[in-house]
Amino acid sequence: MENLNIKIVGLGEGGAKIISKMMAAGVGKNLPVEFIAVGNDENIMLTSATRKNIFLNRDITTIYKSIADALRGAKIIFIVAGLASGAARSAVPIILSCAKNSNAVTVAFVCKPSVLENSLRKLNAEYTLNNLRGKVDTLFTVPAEKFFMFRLNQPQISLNELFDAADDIFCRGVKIFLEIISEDVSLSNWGDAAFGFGEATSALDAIKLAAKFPTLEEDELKSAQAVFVRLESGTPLPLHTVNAVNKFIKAQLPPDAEFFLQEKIIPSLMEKFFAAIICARKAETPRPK
Ligand SMILES: Nc1nc2c(ncn2[C@@H]2O[C@H](COP(=O)(O)OP(=O)(O)O)[C@@H](O)[C@H]2O)c(=O)[nH]1
Ligand SMILES: [Mg+2]
Repeated sequence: MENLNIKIVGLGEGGAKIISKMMAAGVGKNLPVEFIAVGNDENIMLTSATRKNIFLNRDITTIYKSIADALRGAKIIFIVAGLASGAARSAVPIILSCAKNSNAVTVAFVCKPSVLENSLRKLNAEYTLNNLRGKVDTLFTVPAEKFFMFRLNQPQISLNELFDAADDIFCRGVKIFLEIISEDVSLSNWGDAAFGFGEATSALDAIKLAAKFPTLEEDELKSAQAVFVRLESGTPLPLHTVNAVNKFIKAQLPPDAEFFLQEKIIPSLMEKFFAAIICARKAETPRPK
C-alpha cells in the first residue's frame, strides 16, 4: 500500500477548511495520504492544521516548483475546492500538469457556486470547470444550493453553518471514494459523476437513502451511464438482501446502464448498514483516457 502515494489537495479557503476537517476526522489515517492546502496567505492560514501549505502569492516559478515538489510521486490526487475559488483557478492547471507527469489518477470534488455569488466568482467557476471536465478521471460536482436541502427545517441557518454542512458532506464523499479506489484503483474513472450515501438499520433502507441523497439530481439514476454501489454491513449479507438492493437500483436505471454492486464487511458496523452510490453521468464530453 505504501506505493499508493495519495495526495489530497484543498484549494482556497473552502478547500483548506475541508481538508482540515478530514484530518481531524482521521480520513485516510490507515493509508499513505498527505494533505496539502493551496491558497493565499490570508485565506489558507485562517484554517490552522498540520499539513503542507503552498502559498499562491509568490512568483509563478516558485508556485509551480512548490506544487510539483508536493505532488512528486503521487499515484492518486484528490482536488477539493469551491469551484469559484481564485486559488483553484490558478492552481488546477498546474496540479493537472504535475498529475500528467507522474501518470496519477485524478479525482475532483467541487462545489458549484450558489446563485448569490458575484459574476467574477461565476467566471472562475466556469473556467475551472472547463479545466477539470474531461481531464480528471472522476469529477464530482455539487451545486451549493443542494446543501440548503440538508437544512430545510432550519430556515435561520447562516451561510457559515451551511458551508459547515457542505464541508461534512465533502469529507464523507472523499473518504468513501478514497476507500473504494485505494482498494481497487481500476474503480477510479467515472468521468462526470455524482455521489450519495446513507446509513440505516437495513441494507435496503440504506440504499434508498443513498439514492435520494440531495447531492444526486432528482432523476440522476434514470439517466445514469453507470452506477456503482458499495454496501457495507457488519456481517455477510443474505442473498435475498443483495437481490432486493439489485432490483431496487436496476429498476431505476436505463437498460443499457452498467451496474456494479460491491459488498464490504465492516465488523464495527454491527447491526447498521451503510450504502454509497457513485453515479457516472451521461458524458457531455468524452470520458478521459
Ligand atoms: N464548502 C465550502 N465552500 C466554501 C467555503 N467558503 C467558501 N466556499 C465556496 O468556495 C468558493 C471559493 O471561495 P474560497 O474557498 O474562499 O476561495 P478563494 O477565492 O481561493 O479564496 C466560494 O465562492 C464559495 O462558493 C467553506 O467554508 N466551505
Ligand atoms: Mg476566499
